[in-house]
Amino acid sequence: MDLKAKTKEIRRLTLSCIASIGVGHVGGCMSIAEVLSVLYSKHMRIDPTNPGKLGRDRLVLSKGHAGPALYATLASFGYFDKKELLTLNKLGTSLPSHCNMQLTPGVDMTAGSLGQGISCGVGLALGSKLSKDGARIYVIVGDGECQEGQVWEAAMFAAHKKLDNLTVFVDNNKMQIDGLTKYIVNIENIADKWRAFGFEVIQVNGHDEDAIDKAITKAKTVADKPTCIILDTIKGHGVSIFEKMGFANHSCPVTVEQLEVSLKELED
Ligand SMILES: Cc1ncc(C[n+]2csc(CCOP(=O)(O)OP(=O)(O)O)c2C)c(N)n1
Ligand SMILES: [Mg+2]
Repeated sequence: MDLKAKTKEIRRLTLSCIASIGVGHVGGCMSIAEVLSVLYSKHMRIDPTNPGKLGRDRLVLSKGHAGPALYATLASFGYFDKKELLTLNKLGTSLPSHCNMQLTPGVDMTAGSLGQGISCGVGLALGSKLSKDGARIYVIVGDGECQEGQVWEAAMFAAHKKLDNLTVFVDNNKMQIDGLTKYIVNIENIADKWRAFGFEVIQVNGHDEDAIDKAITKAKTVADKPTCIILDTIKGHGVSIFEKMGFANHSCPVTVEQLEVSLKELED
């Protein structure tokens, strides 16, 4: 399956997953479909038949409220049956709305309290360096999440430890729960900030799979410092009903009718 088809599949499965419970974080799930598609198709050294394999690459979805997008990706890559996606957040499910590494095969870190996932990712990267297992650690943070002080504490430590096996993606969708990031606490210039904290910084269109692929490939060649890839994205991208809502798509209902229309839009 080519990358664009994989991205569409991830969006279809994500929306079906959220629609199964009728409400969820549509916007922030849709904005990371491309990066998940590229990471799992081309870069993660993993084995879906052995999710806990030692020395594997790890993904920490620090913006853990986007769990359904990661679940859709994991199902699409064979970690579990796609039918399980329809159990989201229901009693007894292995798929809670926010990521839980103890419940879901393939989820490498529990997350949901914004700011904390990146610290866990930095710890994983340091652990990998110490054990020399050759793993690469990928972390996805939200732009609103970058308002958390803990993000910068983790960033400073990662650069200090020269963690060149760490790649942090910022999902720069310019929106958070209550509105536009620039009106809540402006994070710009976000590229300069990460650079000042000692990261190699690459900024790309977060809906362009080839650009993301090239950026990750470049990150693997950077020595002695971590890389931050800023993904310029649109919250709700790919599903116009939800994209049009603006920041109201952060967490919103998904009706059967909206699902039907969106699945048509996402057909190959
Ligand atoms: C520490 C903490 N504070 C508040 C929340 C509630 N919350 C969940 S998502 C969100 C907005 C996050 O915005 P952003 O990081 O930009 O995520 P995205 O736009 O990708 O959905 C907030 C405030 C939380 N999960 N954790
Ligand atoms: Mg955001």
